[in-house]
Amino acid sequence: MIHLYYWPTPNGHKVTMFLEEAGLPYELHGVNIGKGEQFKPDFLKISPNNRMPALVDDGPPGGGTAVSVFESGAILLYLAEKTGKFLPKDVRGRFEVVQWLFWQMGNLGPMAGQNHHFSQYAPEKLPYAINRYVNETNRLYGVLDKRLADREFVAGAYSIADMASYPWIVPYERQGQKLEDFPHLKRWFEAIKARPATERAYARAAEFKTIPPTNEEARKILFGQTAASVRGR
Ligand SMILES: N[C@@H](CCC(=O)N[C@@H](CS)C(=O)NCC(=O)O)C(=O)O
Repeated sequence: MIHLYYWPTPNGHKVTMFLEEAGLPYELHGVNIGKGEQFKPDFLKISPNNRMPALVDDGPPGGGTAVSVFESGAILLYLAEKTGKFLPKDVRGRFEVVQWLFWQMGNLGPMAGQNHHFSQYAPEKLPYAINRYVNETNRLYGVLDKRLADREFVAGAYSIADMASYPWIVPYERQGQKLEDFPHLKRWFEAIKARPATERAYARAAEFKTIPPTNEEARKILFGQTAASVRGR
């Protein structure tokens, strides 16, 4: 059985999208990040960066003891290797996917995350920070739109590179973006949204009651972190 330590955020959706596409049985374990459950010692053992998602596989390829993986990109790679799905085996096809997966992990995710932070959650509205991240998000949407101009998916057939980026486009309005400005991205977005596995993945989110990051207690937990937070204070 695969155990996914999860909360319904873009990085969590990436993994449920894969699991639903592959038809793998899995159990969701909620990590309520607004309540600080990401700092529980047992969770930190599998996810030392106090972030979800994290995955524990009781039945890893080749058998033996359970394997645990943190970081959503590494989790997608693990699941792709385990199932032989959504990641080509030939070196060229594989690294087309891997480089776009890393692009999402190092660019679209962090920049859109800071965009959400300064546009929606920061108690002060700082125009410099808001403009910086809204513009970077806009640039990255442009990169993806251009890439999708002459292909159906980001890298070959539908892959973990698409699953990594899609959930970060879902909140495009909150990121100050208009999909109409990016016609190829819009076509790709609508196609992935309509996939039955995507619908099933997002439906799982309803099982969890989230606390908005603007809630005073959640804000202290999420945005007041220092090294002391992971040392156990
Ligand atoms: N690079 C990490 C980022 C994960 C991440 O930022 N997760 C957020 C929710 S989307 C989280 O767990 N936040 C808890 C916290 O900030 O303490 C990944 O892709 O897995």
